[in-house]
Amino acid sequence: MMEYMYDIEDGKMVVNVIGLGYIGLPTALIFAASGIKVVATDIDEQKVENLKNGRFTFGENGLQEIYDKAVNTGIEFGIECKEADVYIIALPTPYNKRSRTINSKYVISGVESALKKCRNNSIVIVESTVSPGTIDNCVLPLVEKKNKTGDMHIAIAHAPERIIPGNMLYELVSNNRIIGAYDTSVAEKVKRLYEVFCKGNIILTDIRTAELTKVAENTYRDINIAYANELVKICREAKVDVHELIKIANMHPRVNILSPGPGVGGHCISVDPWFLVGDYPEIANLILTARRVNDSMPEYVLGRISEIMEKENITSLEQVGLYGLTYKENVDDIRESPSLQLISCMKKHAAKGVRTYDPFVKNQIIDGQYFDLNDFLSGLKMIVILVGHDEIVINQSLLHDIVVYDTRDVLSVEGKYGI
Ligand code: SAJ
Repeated sequence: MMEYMYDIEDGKMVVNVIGLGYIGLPTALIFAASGIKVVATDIDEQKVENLKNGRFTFGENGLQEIYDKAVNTGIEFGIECKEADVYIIALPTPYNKRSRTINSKYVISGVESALKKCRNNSIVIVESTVSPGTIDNCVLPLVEKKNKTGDMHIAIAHAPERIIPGNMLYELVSNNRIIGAYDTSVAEKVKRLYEVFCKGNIILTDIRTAELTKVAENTYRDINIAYANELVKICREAKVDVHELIKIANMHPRVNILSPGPGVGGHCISVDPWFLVGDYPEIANLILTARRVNDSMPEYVLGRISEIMEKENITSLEQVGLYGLTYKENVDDIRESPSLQLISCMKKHAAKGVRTYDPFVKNQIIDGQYFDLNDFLSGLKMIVILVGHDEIVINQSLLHDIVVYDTRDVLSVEGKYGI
């Protein structure tokens, strides 16, 4: 039976969360707020300094409240890992754009820094999304070496995060979780740890199944969105309103088509399916096609913008404004954002002068960016809604005398153009 040096009940267990980004920070805070002693580490000194002073690098509902609780219970922020019973690796897993395969260098260096400090019987839990086989190939050899040379019993588990930006703290508590391990007693131990805050079901399985389940979930969503986006193009040809079509189709008890849009962004859904395409190029045909359909949407939207401009006699892009730069509504994350893909398509076509604005993006990331909604709207003849932030839904009355192209179907402005 696998034993920690200290147990949850005696209050001495130490959890070191490595990587304080979108997943690591809320995870570290919720463990600390639940009474576990947490060391929260990141190699970015500035980020650590900011966190010590209560400044976050991203916004998220409920983050401030949970931070306050965690600070009260003594969470420790730092750049160096400490001796701990559990290490949670929440580091990015970028993919190699050319080979479409995962780059596990951050996960590997996180595991290495944990292994330098770990106690005997520690568990290293990888939360980062990884392609199936990554833990066998990249993490297991490091841990086996440590066990052999140090005569230790360090174990590995994979507990892929599945929380959605915008509702992370709620989902941390209420989502079901998967825990993969090589050994059931390790999985049981990790389950007991997550039970300190997780109210969902915790399902135990092996490492590879846990790895593939996470990637398969995100791929399922990508394919479903691609279907909605392909229907957009079919409906244009067939002269049918795609939203009406989806609404009616979804009344069928076994149909649930997702919403079309200007593309799929974020660091998860637009990335993880590539792991499967990269690793199984001969098999992953549907997955590859879905990726291509979703990646084609910014170009499609650009075509629609020109069409609408022509119809409305709008001659200059300077009279057109793009609303929304983040990858989805009400978050400040711009990774793989469809809006930025659209802007780079425009640049390829030498289209210049377009205005942009996003209430969540406070620093200048591109030319022509505005920081105030009224300034942005002043003198505009056409607005393209690329992200359905609540702000524009609340303020849609400001759009009564301009052309509205609503790619997200969030506004009820009369005469608007749909995707
Ligand atoms: N989108 C659409 N139509 C839809 C839904 C989403 O176009 O009907 C677009 C969004 O606008 C966005 C992209 O897809 O650009 C992805 O957004 P999302 O809300 O679907 O997902 P993420 O990337 O924020 O979070 C996903 C979640 N996975 C699933 O729902 C299966 C989350 O649970 C994961 O934890 C997260 O990926 C992750 O970290 O992997």
